[in-house]
Amino acid sequence: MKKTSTAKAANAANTATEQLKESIIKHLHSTLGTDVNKASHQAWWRATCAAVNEQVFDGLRNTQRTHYEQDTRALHYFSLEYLMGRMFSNNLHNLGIYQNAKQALAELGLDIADLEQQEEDMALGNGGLGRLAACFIESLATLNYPAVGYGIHYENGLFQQSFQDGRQIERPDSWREYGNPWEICRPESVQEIAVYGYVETVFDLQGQMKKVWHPGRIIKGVPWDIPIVGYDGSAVNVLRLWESRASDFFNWDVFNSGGYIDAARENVEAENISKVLYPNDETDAGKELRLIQQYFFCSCSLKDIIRRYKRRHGDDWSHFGKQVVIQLNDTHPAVAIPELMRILVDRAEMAWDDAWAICQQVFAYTNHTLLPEALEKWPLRLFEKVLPRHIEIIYEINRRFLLEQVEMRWPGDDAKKRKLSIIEEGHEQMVRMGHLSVVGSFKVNGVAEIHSKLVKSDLFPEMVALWPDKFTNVTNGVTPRRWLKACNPRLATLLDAKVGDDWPTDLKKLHKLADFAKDPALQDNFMAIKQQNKADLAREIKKLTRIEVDPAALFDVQIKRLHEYKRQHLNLLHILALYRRILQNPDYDMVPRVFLFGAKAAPGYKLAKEIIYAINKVADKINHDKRVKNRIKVVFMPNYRVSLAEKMIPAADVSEQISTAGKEASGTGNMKLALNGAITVGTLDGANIEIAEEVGADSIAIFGLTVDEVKALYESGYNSYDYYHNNPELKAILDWLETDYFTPGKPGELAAIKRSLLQGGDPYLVLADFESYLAAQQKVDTWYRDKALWAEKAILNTASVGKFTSDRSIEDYVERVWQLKPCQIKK
Ligand code: Z57
Repeated sequence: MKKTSTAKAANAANTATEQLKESIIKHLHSTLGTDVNKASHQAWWRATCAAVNEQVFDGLRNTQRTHYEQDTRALHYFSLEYLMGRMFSNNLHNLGIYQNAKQALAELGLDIADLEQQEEDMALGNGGLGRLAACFIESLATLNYPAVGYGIHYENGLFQQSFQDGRQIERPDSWREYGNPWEICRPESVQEIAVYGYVETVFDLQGQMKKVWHPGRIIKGVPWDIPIVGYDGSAVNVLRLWESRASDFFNWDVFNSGGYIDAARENVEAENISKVLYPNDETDAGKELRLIQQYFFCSCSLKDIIRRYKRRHGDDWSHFGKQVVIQLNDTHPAVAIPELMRILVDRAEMAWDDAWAICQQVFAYTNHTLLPEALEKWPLRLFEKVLPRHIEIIYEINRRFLLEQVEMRWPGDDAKKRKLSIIEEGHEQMVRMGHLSVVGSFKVNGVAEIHSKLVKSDLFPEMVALWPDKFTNVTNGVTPRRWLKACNPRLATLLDAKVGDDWPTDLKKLHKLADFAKDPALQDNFMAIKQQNKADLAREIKKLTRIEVDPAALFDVQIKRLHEYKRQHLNLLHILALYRRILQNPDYDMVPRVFLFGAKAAPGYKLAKEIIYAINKVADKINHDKRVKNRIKVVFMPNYRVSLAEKMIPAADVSEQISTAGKEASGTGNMKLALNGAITVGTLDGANIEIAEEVGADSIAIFGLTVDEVKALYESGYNSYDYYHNNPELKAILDWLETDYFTPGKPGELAAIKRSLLQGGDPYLVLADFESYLAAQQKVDTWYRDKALWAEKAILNTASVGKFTSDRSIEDYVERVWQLKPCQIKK
């Protein structure tokens, strides 16, 4: 019996492989216009994508038909960022045809890995927030939830990074210069949106006052659909990204009046809206173009949602709140709230209260940070200029909020009104997008337990007093399909054998592994896989940087955007301490370590760029110093991005999660690294706290001040000089940065870091956590010397982090916020 079914499965796989092969060749001929004898890897890759798309599009049509027939309630995820990375192997894995494709290509004389490398990353995001959106839409499809992702079809994704003499150089990322095989243009769903102009007050025949917005400019939004394939299921959802173009009708006018040059200029200006992704992470851009980007995609998306709704329900709005829920990924799309009000009140002529009731049924808001520099505020004057009708609507939302909520609760308390007003008073009036998001949403969530607590206690305490049930937590998660199965195939195969092959959709199954954590056979297999992954990465390091590293060394990895609060410079101080100990004691005994960094700095963030420069200069010195005898290597990997993360994470022994407690909302790289068997060196911040709970205190190296201790220290008056003067090693290291030791002939080139930590007041308490950090690193060193002990801890990490699948995050959102039902897709 068993034999026959295995044989049948093998036959099915054979036919699937044969069909794929045929389809690839067919597309090589008819889509790529080339043939097997002269096709480049690029052409083979595109032909394979086209072959895969035959299945993707089948699933897409089935899904869209089923959702339409069943008139399902759907989630609409609004995000300025989606960090998709590459789609090729993800689509193959999720369709369940990766092995067939690998076989088919092998029979054609091709290595699937070579073709995977042909794809440009789709880097339409900065960091955690954008990658979270990508994991979420994949989980939504996997769990069969009706959902659409909405965003911007940026012509240029996040800049490409290189180093020149250690300094970051940015170059544009024209990721789709030669076309993107995964996207479908939908001219039939084009939208037109308005900006600028003025508002006229008119009275209709009944004497009713009405507001009429006379726009200054019309812009066309062209939708591009990216199919999102669910794992092992039949659902294929859509990521719909809007590209801006000059409106035909507008251009035509100008053109007719003889203004050809003007028309061309208008073209450029309209197309600028979707030209570039803003490269700042956790800082407010505050630029006119950015506001227009936000409004452009929100307006296009709302009109798209309404068009689809009207196809079923005509002008009957009574079901809208039941059919539509919109998740705002941070405040970036918050202008959707006044835009929906405008559509309902001005266009659908609905009474304000009815329109507001709909808004409050539809919007939910996720907060991703407490950092004040990341909380969006728009100068009121700018808002008025770009969106003259929307600012009036915001005034009215605010007037009612202050009157009906704040005044009712705290009568006569003007301080409360000032603090809670959506409009910030002061030298320059500002629109507070966080306040607007809370007032306009029915749910507000933070992204890890501690962060959600702080959102309530520190950011919006009065809002909690007004609406205690509005606030909730959904701890972030990551998709195990990309972040284990696809990126770490060796470990995935071992897990299939040890716990069964359903762990990708049921990650808690990994727990079975914990029973064998002490089993020498499993330990050997597990660590042999890590070793092979490290050897692969070592080859990649050599290729990218010319630096040679020993795969037997401990690989210590810090990968994330460069920011002071993430404290890459604390990591650097540890490296300098070890280097100095080696110079002082040639026999200094330490486990050889390779310190790996990956990080982009926002182009305008001076100190972040100085930190990159310092790490590169220190790396250069240490890597060439014979006295070090390879005990330390330092590698700053250029152009960190999703596809590079996929190579680094499976090879990590140690995961650096060292933000100042209270500053990192959650972190998601921490989850990916632990899942792949890395041991966390981390503070009690964000999701680290929940990771520590899951893996247990013995399998993580926690250090540093807690959130409460950080608060107490700030309040008692933190003085970083105390730590400088009381710790001779720390003092020596910081003084070292001022010499020309790492920059021969150019003293002071690395002094900016020391300055920020002393004169600058050390805002992120680097010096306060230094000693405790070094102690945690010493502990890691000791653990690593005992191979069995280390293997056990690494296995326990993989075994224990099932909670952090993005499937669990999505189920939490469904239960606590979205109230969706899964919809099985008929083939
Ligand atoms: C961003 O990537 C995050 C927060 C922001 O406010 C902006 Br803007 C960009 C990150 C947080 O820093 C991470 O801690 C968190 O894990 C991630 O968002 C996803 O929630």
